[in-house]
Amino acid sequence: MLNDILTIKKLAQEEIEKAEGLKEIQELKVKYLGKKGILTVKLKSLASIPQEDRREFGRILNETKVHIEELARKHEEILKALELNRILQTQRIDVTVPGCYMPTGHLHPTTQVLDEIISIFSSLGFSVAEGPEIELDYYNFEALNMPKDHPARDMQDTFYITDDVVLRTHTSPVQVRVMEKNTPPLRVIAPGKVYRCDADVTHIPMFHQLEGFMVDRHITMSDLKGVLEVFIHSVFGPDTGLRFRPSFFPFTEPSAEIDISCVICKGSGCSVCKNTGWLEILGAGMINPRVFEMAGYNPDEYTGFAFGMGIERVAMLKYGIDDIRLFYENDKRFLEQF
Ligand code: 2U9
Repeated sequence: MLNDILTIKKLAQEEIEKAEGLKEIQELKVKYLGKKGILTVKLKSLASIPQEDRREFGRILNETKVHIEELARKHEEILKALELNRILQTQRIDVTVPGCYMPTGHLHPTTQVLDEIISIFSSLGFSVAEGPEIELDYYNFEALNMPKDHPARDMQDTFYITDDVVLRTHTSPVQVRVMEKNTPPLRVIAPGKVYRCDADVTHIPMFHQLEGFMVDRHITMSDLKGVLEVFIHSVFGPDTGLRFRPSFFPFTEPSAEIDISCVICKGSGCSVCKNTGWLEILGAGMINPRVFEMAGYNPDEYTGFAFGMGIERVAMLKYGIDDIRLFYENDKRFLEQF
């Protein structure tokens, strides 16, 4: 019996010391100390040996068990430390390596300029209204003093869906709808997509407009000038010159086109402003009394101003872009500059 125990102890010792992995140690623990392990079986066999030897062999067997357990635990610790060391060597993280650049997108320049303009008018107390892009002929033309035979309804400019339905050519119908549902005082801007059958370096079939109007008692052209001056100076800088030229729109009377001093030559004359020193930026005027009548407002009681601008045009002037088509070609070399 004693020889058996010593042989088991020696074998277990050798095997544990040779073990190269935690799995092997686990298997050796089962082999020697498990329920059906060599030492456990030996302990059970104590019952069959003479009473006088049982106590002594029991003690030796228990000591051997504790010894093997301890050996296994120590070797396990060594293997764990080796494994940790291996991981630290092979998977070392160099925290000083520069991070990977994750390219992020940004808002389209048209959206950036639109947001900027909206925020300027919001600060002046204007609220934002939206409406349908597929619009009734009535709201797009009729209610804005452009009756059936008006040249602005030309098929060349307007995308007709049916005789009575068009893709809106401006955002003015939004304001007509606002007037129908509200009574003055009103201070509203209407940004959005508009559609015109046109395409060259300064025109595209879909572009963005922002129109605005203010309606109340005693609104005058001075109010219009004050609001537009704040707007222009916010977008182009406080030294930007501003001039009103007489013009004509069916929905405003009197009407004006507004120029700013050339953003390139500051007014001295260059190829961008065609040596005039001025660049056209928006249109405006006092709302035509006929438009008020059509909306059910008394033109003797209320007056108002309105203005409209192309957002891409404002962006082109702000950033010196000479071809409107660049906005919609999705060329990242262009877009990344903004
Ligand atoms: C209502 C009454 C009047 C909106 C206005 C303009 C002048 C104008 C153009 C600028 C460049 C359109 O994008 S563009 O081609 N717009 O010149 N728009 S006044 O007048 C209104 C709007 C709504 C009820």
